[in-house]
Amino acid sequence: MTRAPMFAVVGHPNKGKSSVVATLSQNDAIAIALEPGTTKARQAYPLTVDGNTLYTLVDTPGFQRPRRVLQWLEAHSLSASDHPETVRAFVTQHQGDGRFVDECELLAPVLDGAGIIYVVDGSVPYSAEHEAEMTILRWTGRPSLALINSIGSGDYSDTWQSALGQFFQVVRKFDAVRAPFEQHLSLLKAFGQLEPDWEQPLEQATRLLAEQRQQRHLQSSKLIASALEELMSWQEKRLLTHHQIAGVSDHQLAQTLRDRWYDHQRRREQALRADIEYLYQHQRIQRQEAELSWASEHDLFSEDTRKHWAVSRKYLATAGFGAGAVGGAGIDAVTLGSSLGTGALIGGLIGAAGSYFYGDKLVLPALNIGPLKDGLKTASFGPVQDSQFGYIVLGRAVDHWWHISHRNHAGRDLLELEPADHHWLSELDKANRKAIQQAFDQCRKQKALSPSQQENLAHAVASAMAVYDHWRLNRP
Ligand SMILES: Nc1nc2c(ncn2[C@@H]2O[C@H](COP(=O)(O)OP(=O)(O)OP(=O)(O)O)[C@@H](O)[C@H]2O)c(=O)[nH]1
Ligand SMILES: [Mg+2]
Repeated sequence: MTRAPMFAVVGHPNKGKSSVVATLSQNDAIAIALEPGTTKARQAYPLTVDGNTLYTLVDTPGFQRPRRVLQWLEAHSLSASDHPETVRAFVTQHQGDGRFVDECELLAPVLDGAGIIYVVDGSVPYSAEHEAEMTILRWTGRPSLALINSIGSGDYSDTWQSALGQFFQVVRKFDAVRAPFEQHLSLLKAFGQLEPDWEQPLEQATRLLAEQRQQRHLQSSKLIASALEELMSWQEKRLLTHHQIAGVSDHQLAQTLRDRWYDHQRRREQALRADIEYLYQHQRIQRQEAELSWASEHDLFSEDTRKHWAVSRKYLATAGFGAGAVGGAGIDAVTLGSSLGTGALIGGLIGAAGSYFYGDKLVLPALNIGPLKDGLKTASFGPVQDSQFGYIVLGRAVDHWWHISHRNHAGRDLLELEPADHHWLSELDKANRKAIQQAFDQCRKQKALSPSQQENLAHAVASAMAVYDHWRLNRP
């Protein structure tokens, strides 16, 4: 078997080399910073799928003295045929020489068989320093490709393109922070053109990465579906002796159970986020995101959140809301604590249910104290009877998934989850709307979903994710 292709990512200091490595190796732990000189030593980052290394990227420090290096090379070469050996001799002779530490570090992997990815910043002009860098790289005789990664607002990409074209076999524009996944794949295909030995492994790499992406998508839908099931059916329960009931007011009891219930729901949502992030190999966002979502206006239970993610009456009607929900456990909980007694007219109940379920505020579960049995009573809080809670959880989960699945591993900015401005679920077909609503109805009655119902819910969530993706990418 051929060795997995290896690429050394080289260039001027602070031009996005580590960003390219982070994105293409799906590793968000790589140091990326505004200061030049962030990367001090070479470091290999393999990209593995199911334990197989598809390719390895080597991050390197930037060139420091390219013109001095080139002078040395020219002084020690007799003809073009000795260029690669001359570069090797340079590295051998300058090991430990403080002036050329960075050059020795960045050239070592190239001399060791790596292909070259030369990264330049297309927003700043091309200079003689760059020409020296490119000449040194050409002297190594290794297959090479140049990436124009624009960091600032200037645009010198045309002059860069013609200069780079003289030194590199392939020149591409590639924004390490924003390039969509399809561009990562097309870049890998371009690498495959550089060397016959790499074509087959890189073809395979693009296929495996595309499959992995689909798998992640599917697994995300399952993770979201099981979180929905748990959040919609969650109940806090306490067994109380007669004595305990006498010593604590209903109000205190309700408050204790409610706080625990809230706490559980928030934690469960956080756990889902951590699971999705882990799935996509984003392990450093967590901390920032946790702070964000605990801030009041972004809280799972805030009015603001409800305004953005709750669905319309019309949507609920098409999802089959009403038929299953009005009646049975749903309506009991709606009327509990309200002025409507059990003997109220059905018409009145439907009216009440309509306004409760579509209200601006979340209808919290009510405290329920069961009858005395064997000297004990059961106090319970939950499950939530308000369907909108499920849609809020779904909207937030899909939105979070979308940001994570489209986030490059070079991204270091705070994860901003901006709420939907138009209802994203409006494109979801009726069958999937019904599947979601039915699952919610069943959860709030605390009837466990059967494996096939769980599968239906996951399938409906996957469709909702596809609808969201389409809506998001086609927004004006
Ligand atoms: N807007 C934008 N900024 C980028 C992009 N790539 C890199 N940057 C920023 O440029 C700065 C340098 O990025 P690095 O990836 O650390 O650059 P480097 O070439 O590895 O730097 P050294 O290791 O110091 O040589 C960071 O602040 C990055 O956030 C890009 O595609 N778009
Ligand atoms: Mg770096």
